[in-house]
Amino acid sequence: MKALLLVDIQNGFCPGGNLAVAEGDAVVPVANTLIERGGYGFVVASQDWHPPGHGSFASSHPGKAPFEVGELAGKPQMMWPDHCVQGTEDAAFHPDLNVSAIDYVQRKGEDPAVDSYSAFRDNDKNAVTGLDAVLKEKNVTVLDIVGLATDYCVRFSALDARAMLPHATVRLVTDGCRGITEEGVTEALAEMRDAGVEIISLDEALHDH
Ligand code: VGL
Ligand code: ZN
Repeated sequence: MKALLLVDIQNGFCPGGNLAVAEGDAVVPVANTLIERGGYGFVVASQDWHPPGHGSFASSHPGKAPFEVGELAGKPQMMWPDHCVQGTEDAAFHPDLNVSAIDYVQRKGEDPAVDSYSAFRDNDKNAVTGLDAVLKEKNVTVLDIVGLATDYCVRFSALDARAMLPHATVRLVTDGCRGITEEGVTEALAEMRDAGVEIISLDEALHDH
């Protein structure tokens, strides 16, 4: 079946949020259109869900400012502003997202000692979330992906989907994604394309089923 993955469409990544992406809220109507007209049998939403004091927060590293590179578990780690803390408004899905259509929520980033951009596994690739098994069990043959942010969580979710779901076509619907930096987005799109992720428009996603 065909499935849709909504990556981190949360207040924290939209204007007014703690880690706001420019035009982040523009992905919401695209996601809703896909939900309504894309012909998906299964809709998954990932949710960045950090405990207070998470190791990816600059505030957890004395002397570090947000958007500087620091270290987490001995590896380089982007220092983020505190964002998407469990149970806060910042971590809630965008209020206009059609959450009633979501069949399964995959929370991530709960381990304070490692970041998890991907909805499938932690950045160190050790712990898996189990989402790959859920999608395999549903016999997903096409996985379309939209959400935030193109250069971080969308990118690593799409790359892991490509690597972990060998029997599925994985497609990134660009109209439904926004990124943190322009260079990051360019690099991310090239990396995803090279890995075998199809990069498509909303029109293509709608007319191709
Ligand atoms: C994200 C940075 C930190 C994302 C999450 O959803 O792209 N980026 N946490
Ligand atoms: Zn995060």
